[in-house]
Amino acid sequence: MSYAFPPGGLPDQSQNPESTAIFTQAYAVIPAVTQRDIVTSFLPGWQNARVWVLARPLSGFAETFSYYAVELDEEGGSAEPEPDRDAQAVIFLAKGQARLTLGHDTFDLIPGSYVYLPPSAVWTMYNIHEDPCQFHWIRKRFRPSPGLKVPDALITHESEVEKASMPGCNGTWATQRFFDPFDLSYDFHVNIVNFEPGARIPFAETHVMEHGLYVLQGTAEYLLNTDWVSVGPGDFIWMRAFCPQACIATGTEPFRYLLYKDVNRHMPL
Ligand code: UGY
Ligand code: MN
Repeated sequence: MSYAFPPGGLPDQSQNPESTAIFTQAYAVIPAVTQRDIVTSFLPGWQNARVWVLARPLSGFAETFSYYAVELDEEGGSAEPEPDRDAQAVIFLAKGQARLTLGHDTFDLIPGSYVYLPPSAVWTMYNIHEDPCQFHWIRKRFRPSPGLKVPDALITHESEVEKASMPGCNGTWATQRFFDPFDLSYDFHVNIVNFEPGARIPFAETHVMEHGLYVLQGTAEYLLNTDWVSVGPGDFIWMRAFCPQACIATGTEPFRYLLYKDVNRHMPL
């Protein structure tokens, strides 16, 4: 199994810079082809590391999360990775290997490893190989709610999580749910959504939840608001609340994406 990640580099001078990137009031598409070296940033507290910030809370747009794609060079990592005590996170490792410490425990992460870090978790993370380590890091401020506990940390691998078929789809559209969907202590989900070629979201979902969506594998035609957009590996889609959305998987391989969604809380008034 391989998982797409920003390609970096810089196209040569013969390239036509006409872009497939889109930014509208309802959604944004940040294609893999635009995720190059010169749009990265460094992060305080991290060494030998660079980050593509693909989403961040933006007034008048999606407001609940940030989405980082992080690359660690040899010996890259952090002993103080998260400056915000209210931040919780999901980490999904795409390439390479990393060592995570959480409290007194140590875990070796490989491609497909999935980690949930609750707010105030004490953790460190380092590349333990000479090749780069690449991971997705989705951060959200935890919203406590009376009677609900703070979720426990979770460390798993996507191969450990069943693909649950959507109703009536016979497995052609299936979701890997890493958190118990009936446990309201979670205020967000990050799932992997899977489509066989030709499978689809058969109506234009229009919901209050925001999405960050990173295509891990395969291709599709994606409906965003009133536009059909072709997407493929490494493309990032960012959806504001109520952006109508649907898709039809194209090509010959499964279409898979990592999907952030805020859930399980009253609306602040
Ligand atoms: O759960 C969801 O909102 C999901 N079906 N949306 C999506 O894949 N765009
Ligand atoms: Mn949706």
